[in-house]
Amino acid sequence: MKIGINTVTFMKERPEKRFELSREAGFEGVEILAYPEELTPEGRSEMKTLLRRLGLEAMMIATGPPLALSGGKLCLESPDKNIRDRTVQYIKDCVDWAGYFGTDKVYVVTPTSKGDIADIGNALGWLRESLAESCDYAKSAGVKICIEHSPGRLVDEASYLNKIIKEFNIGNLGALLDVGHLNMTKEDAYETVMKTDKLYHVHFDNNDGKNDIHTPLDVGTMPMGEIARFVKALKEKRYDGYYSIELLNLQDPIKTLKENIRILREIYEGA
Ligand SMILES: [Mn+2]
Repeated sequence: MKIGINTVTFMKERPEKRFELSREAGFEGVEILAYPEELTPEGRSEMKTLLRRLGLEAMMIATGPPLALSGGKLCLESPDKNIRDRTVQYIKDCVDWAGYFGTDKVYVVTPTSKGDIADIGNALGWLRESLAESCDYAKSAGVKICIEHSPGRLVDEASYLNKIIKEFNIGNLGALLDVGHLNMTKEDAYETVMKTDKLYHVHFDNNDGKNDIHTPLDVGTMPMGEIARFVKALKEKRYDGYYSIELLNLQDPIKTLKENIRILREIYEGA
């Protein structure tokens, strides 16, 4: 089992600092935040050299925070064709960056609040069109794209995520399951993993059941037993990807992350 980190934990730091802190906390792999202004040719080169020096693997290009925080400027399901085209181009850039860093995965989210969508059918049509083009480009580079379910957004429940992945029927499109998000949508962690046919990646975090606050694994309303059931299902499914920890707003990040790596290993060994 390999344990990685979504470097969104260190969002406010420079990319180099994010990697150094991730190494210090004891992770083997990192999700690279896909901020175009950071991933310039020079920026990429420095980041790649540093990753090699630290012995860290790039396991994912993460567009979650850039898409969610773009204020509608980047959105695969936007009614505005210009925005969709710009976002598809951005995802294609992410595919190139994935190749550069030697990972075969990019993850995306659907940032639009479900309540703001006038016609869900239209939004899904646009999402499919954008993903088909992005995935077609990714396919030629040997890269897979995964969608993460986000409570309150267009793709909210994991069961809905699995439904649209089946309906879209795109070869290199799969799922990213976030166990904390399952706690908010009240979906069973074990059953969800078992019912996910194309599972590409997983995130670990906890919360209060109402807000997506990404607290440490032992802080929140989701019992550790439920996280253990999630892990048990991953083992039964022979999931062989990274176990990625995704925490926010930590007071003492290194200490807390080390503690969470220990907790996750303990859960894994007991599951
Ligand atoms: Mn997540």
